[in-house]
Amino acid sequence: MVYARMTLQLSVVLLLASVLLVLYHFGFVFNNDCINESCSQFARCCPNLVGNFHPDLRVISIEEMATRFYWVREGGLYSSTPSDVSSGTTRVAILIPFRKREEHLQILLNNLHPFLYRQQLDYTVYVVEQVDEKPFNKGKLYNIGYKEAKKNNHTCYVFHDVDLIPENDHNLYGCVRSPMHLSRAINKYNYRLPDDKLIGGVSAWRTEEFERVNGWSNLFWFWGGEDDDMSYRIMANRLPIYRFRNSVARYLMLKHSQSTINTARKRILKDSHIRYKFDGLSSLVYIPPDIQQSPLYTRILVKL
Ligand code: UDH
Ligand code: MN
Repeated sequence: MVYARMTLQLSVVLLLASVLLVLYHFGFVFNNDCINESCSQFARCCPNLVGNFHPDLRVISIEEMATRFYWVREGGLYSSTPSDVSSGTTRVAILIPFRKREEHLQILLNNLHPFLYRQQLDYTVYVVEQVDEKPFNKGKLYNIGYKEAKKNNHTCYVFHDVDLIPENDHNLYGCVRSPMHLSRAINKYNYRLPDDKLIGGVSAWRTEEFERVNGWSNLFWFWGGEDDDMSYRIMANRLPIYRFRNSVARYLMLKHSQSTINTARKRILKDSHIRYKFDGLSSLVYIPPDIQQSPLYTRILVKL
């Protein structure tokens, strides 16, 4: 009798454990982490992946990289499949906000092109460069980059600081979920996420969610605030933030000095949860940018 009850209890425990294991596998537990949904799940891109790698921190000339990265076409694009919008292939746009950080850009490109190639994604790298002398406005650059890139029918948008170098190629840049915070573990923060709400650094979005939050705010000039504002947009729309596990979503941050801080940011952040409805993609007005095809990226030259 006792033996039978113990067997029953054991079976229940085993059953529960297997249910949990299945949920865990598909990333439905542990704070929306897509625990096993990283690139290693996708057999198609597996053979080339190496997992953890040491980023190459040398500053290599664009010309040399262009010869080395034979798969990259003019404008910084690569297509693993015959380009056909109707085929359902994810078409990734990498958007890098940029001004006067040439060395960082060279280091990022030197690591990012091989990384994306190993993931066998269809991608284009866009550098959204602010070419005026006004204060930097990352949110607005991102919105402009998004609108311009969208003309090329991308289905996935990765917003990417120029100074964050990925360290593990299982960190899939393919919008398997959206929104996805890809830069969860950065060396500067001892490879730990300082705050669950964070979305800054590197994030991946499908069109639907990005448009639902009305893109980024256009109102944050100088450094800081736009990423916190985005966290509030996400919360106001009751969207989860997905992340791969710590050991996968790893980045090295290149060193730079602190840019001029936006002292008004806390005040502007007070009404983010309401303001998002009319400040963002819907209110974006901009001078048509000059667009140039470089060997390793498409340059979007913006005057704000
Ligand atoms: N950016 C530029 N040029 C600029 C300012 C910003 O290209 O003049 C872009 C670039 O892509 C950068 C991103 O905007 O990665 C974010 O700006 P940031 O790197 O200045 O911001 P971050 O949050 O700064 O990384 C944190 C301050 C770290 C100071 C460390 C001092 N020890
Ligand atoms: Mn930085």
